[in-house]
Order: sequence, then structure tokens, then C-alpha cells
Amino acid sequence: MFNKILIANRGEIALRVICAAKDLGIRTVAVYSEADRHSLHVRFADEAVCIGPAKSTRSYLDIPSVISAAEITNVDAIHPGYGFLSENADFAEVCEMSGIKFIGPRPDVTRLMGMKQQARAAMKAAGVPILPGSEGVLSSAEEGLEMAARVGYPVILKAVAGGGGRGMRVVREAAELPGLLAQAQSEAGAAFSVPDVYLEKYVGAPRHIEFQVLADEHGNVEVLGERECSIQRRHQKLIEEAPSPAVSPKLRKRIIESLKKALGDIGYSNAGTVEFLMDEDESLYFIEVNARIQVEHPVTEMITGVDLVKAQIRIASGEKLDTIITEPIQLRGHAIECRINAEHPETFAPCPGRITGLNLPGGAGVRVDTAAYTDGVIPPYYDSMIAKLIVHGRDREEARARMRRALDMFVVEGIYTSIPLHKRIIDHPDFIDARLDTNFMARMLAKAAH
Ligand code: MV4
Repeated sequence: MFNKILIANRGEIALRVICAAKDLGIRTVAVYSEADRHSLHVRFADEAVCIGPAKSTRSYLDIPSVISAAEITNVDAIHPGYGFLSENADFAEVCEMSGIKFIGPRPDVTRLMGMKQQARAAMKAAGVPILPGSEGVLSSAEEGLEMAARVGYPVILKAVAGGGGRGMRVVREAAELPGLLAQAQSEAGAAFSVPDVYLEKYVGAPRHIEFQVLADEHGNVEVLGERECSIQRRHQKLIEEAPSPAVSPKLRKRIIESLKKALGDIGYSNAGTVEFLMDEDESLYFIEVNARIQVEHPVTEMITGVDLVKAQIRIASGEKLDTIITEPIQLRGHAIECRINAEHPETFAPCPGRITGLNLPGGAGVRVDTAAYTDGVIPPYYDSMIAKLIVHGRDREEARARMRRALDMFVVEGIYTSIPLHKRIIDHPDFIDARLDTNFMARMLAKAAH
């Protein structure tokens, strides 16, 4: 096992990784920007190194600065958390070349998963259901028109190097396709330096459902069920839950079996998430792989009892999965997570500033992952998420009731937060009845506006 690891991140996830390392008896090194000098990840790590100014391109995203900090402190491994360098295959390669273990998948695998049309082809080859569409990159508008006619309109054009919704265009009829293809290609070229685009059948109001995977470095794969992530606004998730109310045991079993084969064939290792869309027929279709630990991993931890971050570290140290997961995975009860953001609950404008008062809820079935504290300052330079409130219950309704009372007891003074918005969602009849799709928030906000 490692003696010491560096955490190349900040905020709640840096603290989360420090907790996992402490539980394993591993020493920790925090890195921080000048804006994060007084952060809890700095306070609770065994050592801390300032790696640059507030701007993340000059600190948390600066590969030479992070590697220098790792070399000075003589760590064995680096955990990248989520965001920042977590899916940067070049960074994972530099770690490897510097003799530092990167806690995540191999760089070649991360690179392959980043090329969405290749990930799609790999999944298809292993029998994972995909949406009808192009085999690879579109080479011309003519090819796009031919393909769209075959799968039927509407179709969606997606950047192969895309993510988070950038470089996507929905095409409703043939006449629009050449123009939208040119737009998608130029947007993709500007944003990702790769103009390549592929085509899929478009699903109108899908559910967003993702499966959690753990794989060791000896070819063994486990799938820890799924999460429902349909409650989102502009590609930012707000609420996640596990299991998905829309996935039957039979469908779950089928997807899990196909994913075990696919990830084995790909040579995937460490933690990962495989994203799907569910259409009105309740069929699941693969869309992409996220080669990192995700924000919403705690809902899976709550229903499986598996500490995913500890598992990541143990896998990276070479342990076999059957020593980490010693019994068949069981999904127990129901978990819900609310992402608490420092933002105005109506305008969604970010709201950095000083937290002058704070009460974190607790009690049975409640977990709060946060790096916030009274008198702490939320800097304006980074993501606005300041806490994750996670609850567990025997069933969805018990979890929902616990979420409602925990939100009532969650007090943040000095800045605006999304807590009032979460109360509205939790009380919404469609949420109560689990009638969820990716348009839920747009519908709820449009109704409230008139
Ligand atoms: C889609 C889709 C409909 N049909 N693909 C958005 C981000 C990227 N990860 C994939 N996305 C979508 N792909 C097909 N074939 C609709 C979306 C989509 C979406 C997906 C998940 C969660 C929220 C979303 C919001 C808008 C669009």
C-alpha cells in the first residue's frame, strides 16, 4: 500500500479523499491556490503545498506545479478528484513518467473514452445497447443526410471530443442538417481542437441514468448499480438518487452483465461511470463514459456500503477486487443527494462570499460532504458547489422525508444558496411520484414563472 498520496483538488472532494486516505492509514499532501490558504483540505492534510495563484489554470490545472509538489513531498500516488486534471490523459502520463501512480484508469483508456464515437463502438461490440446512428465520424453532409434518413428525424450531432452539452445540435429535418453540421464542427474545433462530429437518433425527454463501475488492474469488473440524475439545469445536476426508480431488476441485470464484458474488453481499471439515456419505452442506451470518481458517488456508497474512494486507492495500489468487495453487491434502501450551491435560488447567479453562520444537519441516515465552515470564505474562482447533502432510507419515501427535514435544518448565513430551490423540488408532485426526465427543472421553473 502507498505511504503518502497527494490530492490534486480542492473543496469537499479533497476532504473526501483525505478521509479515505486516513481510514487506510495513508499520509496526505494537500495542494492549494493562494485563494484556498485557509481551506479545510489544507488544515486536515498532513502536509500542504501552495501551487500558485487563485486562477485554476495557474494552480489546480497546472501540471508542472502539481508534479513539482508531488516530487518535493515524495508521494507515491496522486488522486485527482473530479474536474480539474481528473480526465486529462496527458497528466496521467506525466505522473507515470515521474514514477508517481495516478489513481484512475490508464491514460490510453481515458483517451479512448474521451473519443465518444470510439467509446460508442467499443460498447456496441460488447453488446451494450447504443442509439442508432453513425459508425464513426461524419465525413460529409451527404453522409449525414443518408444516415439521418435511415434512423429517422430528429437526430443529434455530437462532437466526438465533446461533453457537458457543448458542440451538440438537434436536427429536426433534412433541410437543416448541412448548416447545423457546419456549426457543430466549427464549435467543436474551437472548443476541443477536434472538429469531428458523429450522429445519433435524438431522444426528446430522456431520463439520465448512470452505472457505477469498479475495475481492478487484473481484469476484474464490478458494477454497483445505477444512479438517476435527471434533475439538472443547463447540464448541471442538482439532485441524484440511487437506485433509479425507473430501472427494473431485470433491466439492471442485463445492463450490468453487458457492462462487465465491455469494460473487461476495454481494459478499464479503477472507478468509472457509464452514462445512459432512457427513452419513453424504458429502454436504456449508452451515451458516454466518465473516467473519474463523480460528484454523486455518495448515493451509491449509501446503498451498497462500499467506500468508492478507498476502493480507488486500493485498486491503484494493485489490490484485487475480490479483496475489496468480499460479498455480492446488494442494493439496500434508497439514497438521495442534493448539491448545495452558493448561488441565488431564483436567478442562479453565483454568490461567493463569507459564511457567517452554519448549521449542518445530522441524525439517522444523513451525511454531509462539505469543506464549508463558519467564517470560511467561498472564493469566486471555482465551482459554486459548497456542500452535498446525502440521505439514506429504507425506501424512497423515507429518504425523501429525511431530505426534507435535513434541508429544513441546513442553515447557511451570509451567502445565498440553492437550499430553497431543493425544498421546492423535494415537495414537487412529479418528484414525489418519481416522474422524472431531463426537462423536469425547465418545466418546474416555467410553471412557477406564470
Ligand atoms: C443526447 C440527448 C438526446 N438524444 N443524445 C447532453 C450532454 C451529453 N452528455 C449528452 N447529452 C444529451 N445527449 C441523444 N441521442 C440529450 C442530451 C441531453 C442531456 C443528457 C443528460 C442530461 C441532461 C441533458 C440535457 C440536455 C440534453
